[in-house]
Amino acid sequence: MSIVFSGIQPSGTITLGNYIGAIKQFISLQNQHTCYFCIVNQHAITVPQDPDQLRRNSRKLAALYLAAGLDPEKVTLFIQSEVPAHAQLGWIMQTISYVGELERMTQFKDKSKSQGKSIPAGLLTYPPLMAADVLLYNTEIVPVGDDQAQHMEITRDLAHRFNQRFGTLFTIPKTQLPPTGSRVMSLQNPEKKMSKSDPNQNAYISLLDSPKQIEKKIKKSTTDSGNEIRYDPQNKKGISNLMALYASFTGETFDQIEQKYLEKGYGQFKLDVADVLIEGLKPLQDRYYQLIESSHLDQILSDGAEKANEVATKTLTKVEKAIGLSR
Ligand code: AQP
Repeated sequence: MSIVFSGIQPSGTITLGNYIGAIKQFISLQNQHTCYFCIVNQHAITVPQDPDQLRRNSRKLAALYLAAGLDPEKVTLFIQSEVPAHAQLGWIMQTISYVGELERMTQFKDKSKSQGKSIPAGLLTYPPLMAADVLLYNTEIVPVGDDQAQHMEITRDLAHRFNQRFGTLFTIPKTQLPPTGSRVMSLQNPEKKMSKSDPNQNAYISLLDSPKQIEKKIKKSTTDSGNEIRYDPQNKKGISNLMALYASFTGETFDQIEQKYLEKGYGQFKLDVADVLIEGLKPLQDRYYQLIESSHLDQILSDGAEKANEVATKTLTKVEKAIGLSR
């Protein structure tokens, strides 16, 4: 049994990318491991958020975690800002981070482009806060999508750096990527990853999209000019991305999909991808609409914060003592 930690930002309604890259892994891990899953609202505010929307999105994300199959009896589910040790250890990890290494992060470079001249400092210091999230729980496994692999490398570097300077205190966590779908691509630009905060809503499918929206977005998705259903992520990025979605929801291999669609073109395949997604998301959406109205959700989050606080405070106290932040 290992300790598992991961988080998702409530920066929009989660997409098929977040679901396939992260949540599906969480669900299979919960049965064998001690799991902490977090709604990382302090990460979300590294770019401007509307306060009411952020509150709604945080609750929505909690309901989606549960609707997707996380069992609150098995996992600790909580909101990051309700466990103050995250921000406290985040500050300490900032003090051992170098500006140069933070500036090299792809996410910082990508996200700062859209912020004009006033780039929030929090965008730069996102990785030390993520390192704190992970390290507070003596985490051994961090299931994430491929876009977070670089942040996990810096988490491991910071943990090593701390252990060398102040004595071995942190467990060095491992990154776990999903077998397929580690990088689900945008439906409009298959060179770019699918993101919940993409201003173009046709670029992503959110877990709460209606059947009509799903069908429309898949039909409009960008594909190459050919007509052959073949998995070739170098030359046929759009169709390969749709195949990855299809595979992830049906469990079929790329070979099986290619055989099935030998004589059929993109039009038929797109309709079938939409059907598979609509059917696959329906039970999750039904559970979500029951959960979002219930006060049970708030109780789960309060219990989760209490449990997380207990573990996180213990680690923070050890860290503060090790670095001299104590009397
Ligand atoms: N396109 C993706 N394919 C596979 N996995 C993905 N993840 C995100 N996008 C994809 C994984 O989802 C988890 C939660 O991500 P996050 O909310 O912490 O931040 P993110 O990686 O920046 O995700 P988004 O959707 O792109 O959010 P915004 O638009 O707010 O930046 C992570 O495990 C991530 O790897």
